Amino acid sequence: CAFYSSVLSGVQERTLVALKPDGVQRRLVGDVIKRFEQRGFKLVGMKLLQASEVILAEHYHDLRRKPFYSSLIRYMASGPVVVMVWEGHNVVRSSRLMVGDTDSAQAKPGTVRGDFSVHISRNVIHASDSVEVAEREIGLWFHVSELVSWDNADQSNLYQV
Ligand code: IDP
Ligand code: MG
Repeated sequence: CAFYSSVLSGVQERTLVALKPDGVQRRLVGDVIKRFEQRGFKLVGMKLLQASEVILAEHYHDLRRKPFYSSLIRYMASGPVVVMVWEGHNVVRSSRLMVGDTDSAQAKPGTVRGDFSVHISRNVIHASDSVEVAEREIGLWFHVSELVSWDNADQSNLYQV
C-alpha cells in the first residue's frame, strides 16, 4: 500500500548524535541514550573513541574560518567522545529539537543543552542538522560494517505498520 510505504520510508531516516568530551566527562552518556530510547528511536551504531584532529577537521569543515574554530577542535579532542547513529521517523529534525539551541544560554529547559549546559563553548552534544549532513557525518564516523539493521519487536507501538 502506498500509504504504508511512504510512512515506512521516513522511518529509515538516520542521524549522527555525539556526546562531546564534556558530556562524557560529566557522565551524561546514559541520560542521552535514555532520552533517545524513550522517544522511540532505534540505536543502529555506537562507539566511544578519541577523535583525531583529521576527523574533527572534516566534521567541522564548514566552520574552519570561524574565530572559535581552533578552540572548538581542541575541545573536541580533549577526551573521548561517544558517537551514535539513531534511526526513526523525522529523527534528524526531532533530535535537533531534543538537543536544543547551539547557544546553551538560549536552549530551552527539557533539551539536553538546556538541562545540562550554560555556555556555547561546552554544549555537551552534537546532532546532524539536515538529512544530507547526517549521511555525510555517518559516513565520516562509521564504517558501514559498524551499522546494524535490526527490527524492533514492538514496531506497531511506534508506527502504523
Ligand atoms: P550545532 O552544534 O548546534 O550544529 P554549529 O553552528 O554547527 O552548532 O557549531 C558547531 C559547534 O561549534 C557548536 O555546537 C559549538 O560547540 C561550537 N560553537 C558554535 N558557535 C560557537 C561560538 O560562538 N563560540 C564557541 N563555540 C561555538
Ligand atoms: Mg552544526
